[in-house]
Amino acid sequence: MYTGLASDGVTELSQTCAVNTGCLSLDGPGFPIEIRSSGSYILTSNLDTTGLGDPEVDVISVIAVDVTIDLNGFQILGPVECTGNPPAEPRICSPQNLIDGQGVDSAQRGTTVRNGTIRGMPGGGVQCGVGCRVENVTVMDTAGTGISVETGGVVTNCIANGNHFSGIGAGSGATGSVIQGSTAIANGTAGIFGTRTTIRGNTAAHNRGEGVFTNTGSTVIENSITNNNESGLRLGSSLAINNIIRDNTLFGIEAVGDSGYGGNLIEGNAGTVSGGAAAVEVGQNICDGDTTCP
Ligand SMILES: [Ca+2]
Repeated sequence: MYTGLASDGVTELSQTCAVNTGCLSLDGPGFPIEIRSSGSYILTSNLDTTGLGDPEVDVISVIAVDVTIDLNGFQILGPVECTGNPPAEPRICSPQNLIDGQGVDSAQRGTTVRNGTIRGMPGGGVQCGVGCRVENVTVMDTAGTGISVETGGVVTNCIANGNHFSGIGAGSGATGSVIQGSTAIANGTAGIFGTRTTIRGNTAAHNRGEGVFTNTGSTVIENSITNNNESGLRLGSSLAINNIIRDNTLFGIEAVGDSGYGGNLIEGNAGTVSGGAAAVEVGQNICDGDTTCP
């Protein structure tokens, strides 16, 4: 068990130091907590910006490479509240359309964030740079995207629920990311998005946009994609293997650019597969009980 000793090489972060004195060398009083040295950090309380003035302030700002932040089961909390239940209703958050205000914001390489909950942030939950890991983190009710990673990012065992934009994404400039074993549910746009990203073993359900939205060069494998308000899976020159795609409002698979699909169970969507010659079967699929797809 962690005993709270700085001498064991882990540095504590708390609401008290964040507000009153600053938690670290060169970190002044007030949010954000600015991390300017590589190393391991751990929360010993919730971090809450509600009622502290500027809603666009980040809670933790990482300004060094190779920083690991253990949320230690605590919450990062901001002032945003959201209403509306996707897929039938849009997800409206207030305040909305602010630019900043992330739970953890890092443009540096090698950031890791794990083991806690981030809720109500105006910007989003976690936004991090090249080679970022996000593990066992729940992000809900943010006015942005729940978790955003850059090139080489790995998102594992996370939950993104009820965010205004997407749940989990590797942005359009990102390549070679992995999103795995995670859940994106009832977010305001696509549940999960990626470019040249491996999207494996996730659940994307009840989102207002697509369940999974890919740009060029992604692999979408063994996901459950159900009850989303647009197509279940939008494939932009990508590969879809062994997914269950059910009960989405538009197509099961919407191919945009040359894509392959095989081993998918595509049932109960408004349409099975769109894209014409762009959608190539690379293995047997089942479309509404028929082995002929679309
Ligand atoms: Ca500070």
